[in-house]
Amino acid sequence: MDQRIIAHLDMDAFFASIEEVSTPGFLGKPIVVGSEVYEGRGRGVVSTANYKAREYGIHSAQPISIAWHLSQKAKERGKPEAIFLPVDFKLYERVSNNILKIIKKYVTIIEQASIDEFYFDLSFLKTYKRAEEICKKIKEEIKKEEKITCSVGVGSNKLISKIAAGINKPDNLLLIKKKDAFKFLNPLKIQKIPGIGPKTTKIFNKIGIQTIEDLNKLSKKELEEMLGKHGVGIYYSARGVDNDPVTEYREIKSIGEQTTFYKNTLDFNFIFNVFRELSDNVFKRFTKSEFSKFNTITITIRFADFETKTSSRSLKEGITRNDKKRFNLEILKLVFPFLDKRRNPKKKLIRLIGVRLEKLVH
Ligand code: TTP
Ligand code: MG
Repeated sequence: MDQRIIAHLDMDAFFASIEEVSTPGFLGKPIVVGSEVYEGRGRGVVSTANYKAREYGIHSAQPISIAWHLSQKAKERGKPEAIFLPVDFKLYERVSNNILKIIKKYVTIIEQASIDEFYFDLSFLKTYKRAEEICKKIKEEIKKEEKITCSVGVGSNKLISKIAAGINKPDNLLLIKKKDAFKFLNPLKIQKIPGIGPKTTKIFNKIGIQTIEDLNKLSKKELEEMLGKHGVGIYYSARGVDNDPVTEYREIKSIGEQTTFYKNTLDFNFIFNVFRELSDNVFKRFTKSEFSKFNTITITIRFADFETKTSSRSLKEGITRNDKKRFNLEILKLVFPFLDKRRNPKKKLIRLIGVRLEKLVH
């Protein structure tokens, strides 16, 4: 078989970059997209920050209150305060679709892996040189049309291309030929391997394993004993082995949204209103999707002490676009028990709620 040439494209600071170029006066400013900041008293998290704001130590998943304090500290040092913005999902989805359209002009097999990540198969080009040219064109066109940058990695499989795209962000293009894969992987930190998260990293660090080269000293059997099936996967990943094809069909498993309250509460009215807003949003996304029906509704409740519960309702006949009323009713049925003794006997306050539609049917 001819060698595969696979590219991975990941937008740089996606939500924040879009905001930066969408509003006059924002260009070059530190920007944070996430939940409400309330002058540092907000309780949600940062979705993402542009690279200017990252210089202040602000990053994805960080509590928004900490991001605000970091920005205030920067201000004390004479730097510009960060601009905090809410998430405008619709806008980002629109840009994401435009990016997909641009890639489609050059490539036929594309797999959208998330709102800002795409794999595409360039094997048909035969050489890395030609692959590089096409990737440059795609990068330029995205820059021209959307005014934002991305990073692209190219390698002999999805694993290598994804890792390569993440090196030297932003606005990077890195090609790793198959013969150079080991040299490329060995010095990297083990966390660069998709699937090695903070927990697994800790386990390895404890026994003195920091880099992929260190990891390669463990046998398949040793890794399997340590981590089971996951360990075997890591054994192959660390050697740059990945046969996963680029598949165009991305399986959407659910449509959901969640929100953290400004203040912990058990105020029925307030909670119902927020649930109504969330369900409206989620239902609207469903009506615009390619799905005609869903069979399961799941709600998430996180209490003030962070205990998190989910509750689901499966409906045999399913809910279609015309069943909005029934959908709202079903949500209420799910929510009620959390407001009284049935599922909340200690009357704990609630800090976060979420709504998710599952078992989507085409
Ligand atoms: P990422 O590609 O992980 O991050 P990014 O594009 O902001 O930055 P980078 O340059 O490092 O790629 O995620 C894409 C988008 O997904 C991001 O812009 C916002 C959203 N997101 C969250 O909402 N929460 C998160 O914790 C992360 C990691 C991302
Ligand atoms: Mg990104």
